Amino acid sequence: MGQPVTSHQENELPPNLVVRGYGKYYDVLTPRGQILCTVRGNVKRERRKTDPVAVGDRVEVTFLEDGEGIIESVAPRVKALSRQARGRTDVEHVILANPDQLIAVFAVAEPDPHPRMLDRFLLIAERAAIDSIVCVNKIDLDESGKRRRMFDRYQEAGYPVVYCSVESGAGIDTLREHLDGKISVLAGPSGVGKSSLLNRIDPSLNIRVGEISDATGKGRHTTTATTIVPIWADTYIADTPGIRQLGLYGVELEHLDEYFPEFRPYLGECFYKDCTHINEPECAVLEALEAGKINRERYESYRSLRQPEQDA
Ligand SMILES: Nc1nc2c(ncn2[C@@H]2O[C@H](COP(=O)(O)OP(=O)(O)OP(=O)(O)O)[C@@H](O)[C@H]2O)c(=O)[nH]1
Ligand SMILES: [Mg+2]
Ligand SMILES: [Zn+2]
Repeated sequence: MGQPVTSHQENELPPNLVVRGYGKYYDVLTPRGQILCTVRGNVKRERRKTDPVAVGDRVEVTFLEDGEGIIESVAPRVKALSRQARGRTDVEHVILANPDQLIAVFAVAEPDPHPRMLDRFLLIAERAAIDSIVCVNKIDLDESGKRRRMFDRYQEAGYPVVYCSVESGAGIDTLREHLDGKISVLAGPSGVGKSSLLNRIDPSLNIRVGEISDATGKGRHTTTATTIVPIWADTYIADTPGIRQLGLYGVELEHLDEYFPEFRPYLGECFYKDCTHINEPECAVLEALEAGKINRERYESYRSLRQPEQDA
């Protein structure tokens, strides 16, 4: 049988990185190369409220003689970009474990952007203390420059916004600079060009992208599994399948206001300590909204999340 690898120091993350999952199997990048692993049964039994093993996890591996391996344990996640498991409010589905940043990718058109969904992506990242960048792709489809104005509000809220086009190459160098030295997760709806961006950044990757005719169609998901690819030294990108609905996991309504960075200067300034910023008098957030310091669409997004029953 194989031998456990104990080459790393105490306190240091194990060097083996889960880069892709296929049901029972995982691809794990190790100092000896990439190997296919199964998971020891106790790992699953001990972790019921989350994905026992997620892409991005650092794991201890036993190397078997046939070239495959067994994941023996998973290092505690430093952070995770997570959504709610479908239909199960108390179960976490990890989009990526231990990312340094989220690149939230949307297109100016084909498909039309849904700002409320972008707000949700940014929210789950804020809650997990993960930095975000907004990547607005397909600007070649926005000759007048009008469509991209919809994303001004994110810049105003303090997020870096990168406008780019896989088609023309615009903005790709800026995106590269943001990626350097980090583990980034590309996430967003299907068809916005996440995989195309990766191919543009590193043409040798040759990742499958959607057909042109699918670009406007709903429901075609070209990327089917989250995959981490090493891009250059210390730089990794996770390509993820398009997300149609983003169930918020672990977001407590009382803390919602903290996850809108443009609200933060006003929190604690309201008359009521537990102000919900919906209809209270002397609310600093509402005052900032009226003064034009907070974008109204972003505020409406907050309101509809804070009072879900009102919109039902
Ligand atoms: N016009 C234009 N089309 C683009 C651009 N980037 C990507 N596309 C097209 O958009 C379609 C979808 O691209 P993908 O890269 O497969 O999109 P994705 O976000 O990875 O989609 P999923 O894997 O389903 O989540 C393809 O037909 C691409 O050629 C762009 O900058 N401009
Ligand atoms: Mg894709
Ligand atoms: Zn308030």
